[in-house]
Amino acid sequence: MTVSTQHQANNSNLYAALRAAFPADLDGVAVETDNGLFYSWRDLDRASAMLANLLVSLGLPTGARIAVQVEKSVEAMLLYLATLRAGYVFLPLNTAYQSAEIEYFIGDAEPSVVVCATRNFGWVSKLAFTAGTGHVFTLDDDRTGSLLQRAAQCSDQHTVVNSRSDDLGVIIYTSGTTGRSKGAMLTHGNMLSNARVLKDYWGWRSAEQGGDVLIHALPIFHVHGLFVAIHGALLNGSKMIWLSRFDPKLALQAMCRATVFMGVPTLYVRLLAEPGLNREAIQGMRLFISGSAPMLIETFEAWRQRTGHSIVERYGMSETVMLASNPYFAQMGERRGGTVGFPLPGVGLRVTDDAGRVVPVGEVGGIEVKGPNVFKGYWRMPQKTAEEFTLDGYFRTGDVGKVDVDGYVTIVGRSKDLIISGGYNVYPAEIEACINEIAGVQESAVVGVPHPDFGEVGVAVVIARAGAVLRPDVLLATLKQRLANFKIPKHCVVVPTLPRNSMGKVQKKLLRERYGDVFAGR
Ligand code: MCA
Ligand code: AMP
Repeated sequence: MTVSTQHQANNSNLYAALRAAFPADLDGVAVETDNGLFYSWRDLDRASAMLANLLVSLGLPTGARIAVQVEKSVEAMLLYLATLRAGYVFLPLNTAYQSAEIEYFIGDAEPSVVVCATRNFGWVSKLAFTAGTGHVFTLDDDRTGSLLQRAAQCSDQHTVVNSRSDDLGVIIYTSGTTGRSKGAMLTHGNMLSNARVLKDYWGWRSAEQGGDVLIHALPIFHVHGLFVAIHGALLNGSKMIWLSRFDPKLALQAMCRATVFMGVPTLYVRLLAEPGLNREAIQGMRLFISGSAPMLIETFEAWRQRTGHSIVERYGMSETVMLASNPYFAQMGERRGGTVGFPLPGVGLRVTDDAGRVVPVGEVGGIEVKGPNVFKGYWRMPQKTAEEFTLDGYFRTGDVGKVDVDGYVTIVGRSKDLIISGGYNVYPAEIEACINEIAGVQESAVVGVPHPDFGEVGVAVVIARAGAVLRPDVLLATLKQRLANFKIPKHCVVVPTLPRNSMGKVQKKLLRERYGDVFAGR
């Protein structure tokens, strides 16, 4: 072993591990896109090296954040890989975020570099430069923008930075039930350990076993699309069929050439609506993964009937990456719909009561977890971080669940006031605060109700100030200017009073019951 390869062998940098798993034939296809482009493994390595060299040339401080709000593209993924290999911290941002949301993230994270779409450059650069960001680049989904122009002038040779396992690799912002959004700090070790566990647990197939091909249909600014999908494929040297956005017809077409698909339940609901979905159309597929939101047992059963496959439902969080999964291998047990399977190897998972005592098997309580996958803490929020961990180091997920005698984990609800809509988290407190700022609004309550496509969506119940006249459509249109579109309640009513308990607290349970069937049958 040469000195430099020895150096890389001790390297805990996530990119070094992914790179080591690339196939020997670097000219093979690593990514095939829905607009007819092919990227080889060599392309991934060289292009990420050029982007890494661009970042290095900027003379950024150690731990510099690279905030990125761009449409999904292979180049956006390359920027992620470049950030990892250069040892900086990637900060992905949902493309739906509006200026007030972006202003908060940039102000809080103080990124050294911001990358945005050309059409947003005006307002994003203004926010970024005001917050002290030194560099703002553009990147569009058609391989244009100043980032790539600048990177084109950089060398395609770059030595991956030597990182320690607990060095920060990514910050993912998650909203909160109260107050400000929190940046979950994930280390190279968190992500790599989880990717390695999933590689074995889901039986990713080596080239000798026929290999795997992943259909990548999810956005890449969250854990599911960015980590579970991308790390999974790269760590196995597997090709990705890259869909720039989820389209059920395109996804179905790709299934005759692929083996693995990952989606949130909405994607499965939409695929089930495709008449062409049948056993023949998905013949080569071996693994369907679902997560990010609860999958209805009806969807699980309908999928099994139509395709003969039992979806592997798994459970994760931004703070913990993946925590639990139904088994892939039959000898470990059946895949049970309505459950999220077993805690992953290395993950300690327990269910506790309000006093922090572990509850007996089968009883419901708060889910707490521990393991190499659990994040380092919230960015610049030591107090908040401390509050979310128990004295013996377990992270409180805010999910409510139980573990049965066979060890299967079921999530039965959430202690956090959260709506999960089409796999995106929506915190009612944030929406209510925004509604309450609108002229003429006295008070509001936002609750989640069942929805046939998105699983769950928000309904806003609003009280007008004395003398004010509020129109639901105008309220929603006003909200749309201030919040990401997926956060906008899908239904709004103006009412004279809200139901309250004896303490004066709004009874959201009653509101959920009252408006629970607003979308029934739609
Ligand atoms: C779009 N819309 C939505 C959502 N998506 N409304 C509620 N919830 C949503 N998720 C609305 C838009 O506001 C818009 O409304 C209209 O639908 C059309 O928007 P469009 O973008 O065209 O929608 P789409 O392309 O059909 O998107 C639906 C989608 C997408 C494909 C289901 O939401 C999606 O990709 N979801 C996956 C999210 C994900 O990857 N989550 C993982 C998080 P209007 O026209 O009125 O403006 S990671 C995580 O949760 C943890 C860690 C884990 O365990 O994985
Ligand atoms: P996020 O904040 O985006 O990381 O979302 C994490 C939350 O998504 C978890 O705390 C759960 O409430 C939820 N979640 C993820 N996977 C599942 C699943 N398979 N079933 C139910 N809820 C899930």
